[in-house]
Amino acid sequence: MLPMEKGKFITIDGVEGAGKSTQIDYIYDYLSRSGRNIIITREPGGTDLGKKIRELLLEGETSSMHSDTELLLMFADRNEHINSKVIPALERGDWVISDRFSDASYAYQGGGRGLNMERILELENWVLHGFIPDLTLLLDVDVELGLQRVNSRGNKDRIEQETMDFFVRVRDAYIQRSKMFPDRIKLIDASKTIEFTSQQIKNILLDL
Ligand code: Z5A
Repeated sequence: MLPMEKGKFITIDGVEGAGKSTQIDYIYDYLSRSGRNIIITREPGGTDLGKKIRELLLEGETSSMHSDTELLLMFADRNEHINSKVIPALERGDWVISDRFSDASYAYQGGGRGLNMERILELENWVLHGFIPDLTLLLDVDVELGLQRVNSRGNKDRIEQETMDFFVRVRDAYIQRSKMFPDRIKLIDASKTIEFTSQQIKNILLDL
């Protein structure tokens, strides 16, 4: 019998309102048509323990949190996520799509909070041991437009309450990373219609 082919790990990232959740539905439908088993997951909160970490991170009650604590909680969530869910699924041959992954730590905690990127890299090496996505879809949208799209949702979580400047720094850090890793991180114009974004994603998935 041929050895089981490992699955692919695809992550999707971007600022608020870029359309990640919307496009994940599209990706799921598109890839499922090929008969693959597709697992949709997210960070933070992709595991039972991760759901509790997500509450700590995003609920308004914990309004003050040291930036290092925020970063460590993101990586605690990630450690649990990859070890208990992502890697086992890939080894079974499933394809895994994660709504956010470690690029978000560089963008939000590095760019947004101003934490040293080298320290984030140390933590990443410690937790991931070189494990990286096969593909990252970076949905890029002007911060103001992204926030307009999500503003109708009402209650904002702890990070969503940040300033416009914070989100501009987040976006800049994402773009910077896409320039550092152009083979893995594909920058997608997410400012036009949902269909236009899906079409760009489809072209990239065809290459994969
Ligand atoms: N975070 C972090 O700081 N560090 C880390 O390491 C990680 C995460 C992993 C949780 O993220 C928070 O955790 C997040 C980053 C931080 N903080 N914030 N703020 P999340 O992914 O769970 O939540 P989110 O970023 O707030 O997701 P979102 O706001 O829901 O955005 P989205 O998924 O990209 O958008 P959407 O739900 O698909 O679309 C939003 C609306 O826009 C919806 O009504 C759509 O119908 C509409 N939409 C979507 N696309 C279009 C287009 N093309 N045109 C018009 N309207 C559109």
